[in-house]
Amino acid sequence: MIPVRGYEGAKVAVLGLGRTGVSAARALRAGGAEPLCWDDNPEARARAEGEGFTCADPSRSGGFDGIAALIVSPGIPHLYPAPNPVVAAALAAGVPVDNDIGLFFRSLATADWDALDRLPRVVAVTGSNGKSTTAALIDHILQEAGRPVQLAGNIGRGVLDLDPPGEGAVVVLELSSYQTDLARALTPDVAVFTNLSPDHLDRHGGPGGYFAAKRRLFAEGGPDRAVIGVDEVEGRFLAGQLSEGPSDDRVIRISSGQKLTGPGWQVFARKGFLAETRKGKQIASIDLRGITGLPGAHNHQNACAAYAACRALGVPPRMIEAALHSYPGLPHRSQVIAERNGVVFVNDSKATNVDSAAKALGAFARIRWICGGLEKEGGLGALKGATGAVAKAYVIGREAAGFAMQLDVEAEVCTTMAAAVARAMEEAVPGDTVLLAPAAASFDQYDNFERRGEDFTAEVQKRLD
Ligand code: UMA
Ligand code: ADP
Repeated sequence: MIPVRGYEGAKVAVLGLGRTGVSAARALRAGGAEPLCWDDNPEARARAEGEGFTCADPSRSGGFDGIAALIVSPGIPHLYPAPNPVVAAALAAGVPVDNDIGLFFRSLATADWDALDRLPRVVAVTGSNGKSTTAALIDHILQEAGRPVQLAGNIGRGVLDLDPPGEGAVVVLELSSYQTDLARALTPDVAVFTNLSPDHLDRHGGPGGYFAAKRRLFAEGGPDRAVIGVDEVEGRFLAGQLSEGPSDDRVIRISSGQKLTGPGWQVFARKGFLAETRKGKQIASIDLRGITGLPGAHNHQNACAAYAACRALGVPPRMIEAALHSYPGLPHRSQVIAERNGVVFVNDSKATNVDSAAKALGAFARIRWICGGLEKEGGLGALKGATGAVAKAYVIGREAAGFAMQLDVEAEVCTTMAAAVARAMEEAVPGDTVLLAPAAASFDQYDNFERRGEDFTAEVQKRLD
């Protein structure tokens, strides 16, 4: 745990008592602050009280008297579509609103740092898609390179749960737009922006607010190196804004598909080959085609981002290449779960938005596509043109019929995962990929995307056994 500094003896309110809130409350207490906890769910409050925390609703009259700050969990709206009443009360009382990421950056250095020859470095990864894969890949490469490394953030571990990093250690953080939007301190050494496509628009008041939230990591953070995906206009804008000119190598531009040229530092993947160029010269080239843990152009973008971040930390190209080959992949992201009679089964349950599903559809040759769920704001229009490899769609979700009607491929309304898997397996022929890439959130039928991916895997296994 990283004890929180700067609030010794002060009362700090903590809103939300899931992974983030509980870890923040513990770290505040360890740093000598007095956390006052709240969660709209009584069961979460009871769990916190079981750990000895005091719970009180700070939105009651006078609830913010004597409170130094409010720490808010990422799943709780702080601005759009409307602030949670506790956040609204803090704003009205003029109490600073922060999150665990802000506390982390504020508290990272310890007294021991005076004795270190090589200070710890923090790599923070944001973007619409590919954050978890890129962050996990950086973590894997650094492990293989023998560097002490820890991984946390949106990937599932509260950042204050990390151990204080020591000599030469690296902390890799995956940061969502919810997290970068609110943090009052954001000072990574290396910051990565993978790409941008619409997601979570309700929480950011639209696409401009969504980009602005991610951009804070670079604008407020002032990282020594910024790794920026330039395949969309927002990335090109950000890279241009952060650099003094084309040869400024504090910005490493990355692309999947475009050959990047120029006097600066760039890493790109084309036709399955990754290339690093700097000062107009090619430094390294890697054949990505046989790397099973990173299929498809979208994963080649993630490989470029992770490669660039690790190069910024001084890891040699050949060491990175070896580590790309041994990367095991993450569950629910382009995960091959079975292969039988020439049919491959792939779980990409994390494809919760239209862009990520479109990218998954581009990674396989002939697809029996299981899709559907809770549709996101913005509709399914962006899937048009991405479904060329789809032999047929099998649609799940409570609104499966409405979802199916919007697709430009033959679609069967299956509603349940069991029916969709059964029908896809009946119709699959050798060479097909049965792919779960829903292009929708899971919450209409599941607690989260992990449960949905596990259900898909169980339904497939049941029929193969
Ligand atoms: N709560 C309230 N009032 C509300 C809403 C929620 O009190 O109006 C309470 C709930 O009762 C619950 C707690 O808040 O007890 C949950 O807080 P949370 O939703 O922030 O969840 P955490 O467990 O703290 O998990 C969060 C991230 N969740 C979200 O951003 C929604 C996790 O990312 C992250 O791994 C974790 O912190 C550790 O950093 C998950 C996620 O879905 C994977 N992220 C989104 C995504 O990837 O698309 C952004
Ligand atoms: P995030 O953490 O940003 O949600 P993940 O690495 O978990 O990203 O991948 C989520 C989904 O997005 C994957 O299941 C895959 O379908 C898709 N994906 C992964 N990398 C990319 C990328 N670079 N660009 C677009 N889609 C991607």
